[in-house]
Amino acid sequence: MVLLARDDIATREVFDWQGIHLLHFSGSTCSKKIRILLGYKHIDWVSHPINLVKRENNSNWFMGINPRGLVPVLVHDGHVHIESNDILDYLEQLHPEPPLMPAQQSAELATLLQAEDDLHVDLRNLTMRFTAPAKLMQRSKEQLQQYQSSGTGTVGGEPDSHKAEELEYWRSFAANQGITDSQVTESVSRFTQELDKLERRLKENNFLLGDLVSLADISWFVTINRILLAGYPLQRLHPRLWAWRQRLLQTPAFAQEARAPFLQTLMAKAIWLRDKLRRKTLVNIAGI
Ligand SMILES: N[C@@H](CCC(=O)N[C@@H](CS)C(=O)NCC(=O)O)C(=O)O
Repeated sequence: MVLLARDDIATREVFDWQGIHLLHFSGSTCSKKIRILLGYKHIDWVSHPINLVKRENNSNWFMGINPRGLVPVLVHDGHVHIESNDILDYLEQLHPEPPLMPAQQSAELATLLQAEDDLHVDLRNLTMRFTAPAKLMQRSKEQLQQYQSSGTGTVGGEPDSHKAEELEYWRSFAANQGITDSQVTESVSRFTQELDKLERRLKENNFLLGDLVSLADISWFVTINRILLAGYPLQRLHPRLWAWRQRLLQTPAFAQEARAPFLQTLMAKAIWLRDKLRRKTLVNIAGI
């Protein structure tokens, strides 16, 4: 669980926030996970939208809450939690009904959540390449400087190496003017390997951990929706996962978070059309 220490937090007003507060963005996959859980369990929460397009996540105020500058952030009775899968786990302990953590399967669940989290950079690569123009996503030197210099830079009281990784990602993105074809190929290949494993799980089960919905379904559902938006041929390569997604869509909390915001969908469609003409879609590049 990633619970921030008080000294990690410079925006100290959050210590006074009572109840459940979520700092999130409409189109963010990680934020969607938390909103699905909150909706599924009918938990009351206070919404704090953080507009990632306007880079509100790099403001001094937000960096003072999450030194990594990322959403989602959960504040519960003045305690600040980051990392979406850890937040899911925390909320599950807080509100165990209806259960999303099958008894006796916590180790298996942890493995599934870790596998999803391990693909985060790959998910970001495919998002950046196929759902938005690189020029829009690129960070200027000034923006990176602002990111580097704001926030305490510590998580759990220790200097946080994650921030350096974020900076490195965006510097390399700028140097390559976006995501390269070889990055696409590698990210797609890592996805295909993991999705093959999930596909095997669904041979005898309706959901990833058996016949009941779990946190693993929430986490993978949003990730899979995002790669679909990027043009990943889910139905052709992983038909059981496709059917699993259709089953989850029958639950309102999932259905509500399945779609990307209108502008993001529009941009992804325009990019797909352009790439189709150039034979540069995700399918073309990865050769799948
Ligand atoms: N491992 C983190 C990743 C969080 C993350 O990367 N969030 C994205 C949105 S899904 C974000 O805030 N991006 C803003 C940025 O990169 O500037 C989690 O699971 O919460």
